Amino acid sequence: MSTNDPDCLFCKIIAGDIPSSKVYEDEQVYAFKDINPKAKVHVLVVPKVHYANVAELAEKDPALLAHVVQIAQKIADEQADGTFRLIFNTGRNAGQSVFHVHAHVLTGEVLPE
Ligand code: IU
Repeated sequence: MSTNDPDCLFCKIIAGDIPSSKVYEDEQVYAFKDINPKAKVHVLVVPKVHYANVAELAEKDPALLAHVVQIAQKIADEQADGTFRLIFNTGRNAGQSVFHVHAHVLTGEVLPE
């Protein structure tokens, strides 16, 4: 774990070195619109401290994981009807492509099953 990995895309986005469409920010998390949205509202909620995936986050800082869920709810309340799907792809074979933990918040429409 490190607070900033120079080779990590999401660390660079959090630092402002790569542009993003910010939705929310506090001391612990940064949230921005996914560049390839899979729903009408598709936001990524990213802890500022670099953990590789949600399992590592749950083990090292469960309170921060709970905060990520609370911010997902806040975004769904503000941008939709308060309902949301939360996805943490964990591992390459599960579809994870960026190895800095992030919650996909999908909402804004009736989602397919
Ligand atoms: P994944 O669960 O690791 O596959 O999710 C990574 C997401 O990051 C994916 O949905 C991309 O569209 C998204 N993304 C982004 O929003 N901005 C970027 O510059 C890059 C990826 I690279």
